[in-house]
Amino acid sequence: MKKSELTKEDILSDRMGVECLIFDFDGTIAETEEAHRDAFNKAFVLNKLNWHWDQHIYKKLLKVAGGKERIEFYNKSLLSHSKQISGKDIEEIHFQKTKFYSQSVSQGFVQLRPGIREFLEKAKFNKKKLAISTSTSRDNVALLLRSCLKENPEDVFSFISTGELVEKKKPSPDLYKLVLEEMNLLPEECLAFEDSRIGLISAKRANITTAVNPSRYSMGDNFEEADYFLTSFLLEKFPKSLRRILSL
Ligand code: XBP
Ligand code: MG
Repeated sequence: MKKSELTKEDILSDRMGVECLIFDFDGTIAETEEAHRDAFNKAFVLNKLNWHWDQHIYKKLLKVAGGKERIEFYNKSLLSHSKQISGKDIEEIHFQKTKFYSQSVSQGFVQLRPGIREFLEKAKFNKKKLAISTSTSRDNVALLLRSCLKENPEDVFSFISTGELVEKKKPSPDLYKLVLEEMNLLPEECLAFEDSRIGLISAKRANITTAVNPSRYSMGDNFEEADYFLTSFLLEKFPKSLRRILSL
């Protein structure tokens, strides 16, 4: 029988609980956004642009997923008071931004969120499948995992769904749908972990049960569609109902 012929009830009665945990990356696996923000600002200086994204502006800009898209949005928006730049300039600035960001990850300025390492280890030990769904690039994911987890990404995660693989980033469901497709999973077999509202909407549009643990930039945002709300990645702090469906 094909998986798609099973009803939700068949799957829930299977007692396997959740089969695959899908993690967002920026803000969930690690607090990366200050390093991204700093890298954008350095790239603006290098290009003699008098743009500066302070924390207040950056919180607003995080509603746009993806670095290039964020620069594009700012360029077109009222937030930009200076002359608009070309598409080619945007490519170049984003390329330099990525270099600055890589430097700060390599120098150890970005850390995993507390509890993430232990959570991933325990999930892996208990034979859960693991995946990533992120608007950022495969290179950014690989670099951070190698430097913080000391592991090759593909040894930890069965599939890594990244911005360059889809046409539309979050809040579109495409990144999550790609995980389901590539891993031959039904939404009911998965649980997503997100830190942002656009990430939550993306996972819910793919019909995936979602736990939100806000990051420093998304604290206080509206997460009313979340199935679970977390204040930590330490398993002992998870709601009991979530631990039950995770069987961890
Ligand atoms: C968050 C993002 C990322 C980074 C910038 O991704 O929107 O785009 O801020 O990354 P998620 P790039 O929460 O889905 O992991 O500059 O590499 O695009
Ligand atoms: Mg995120």
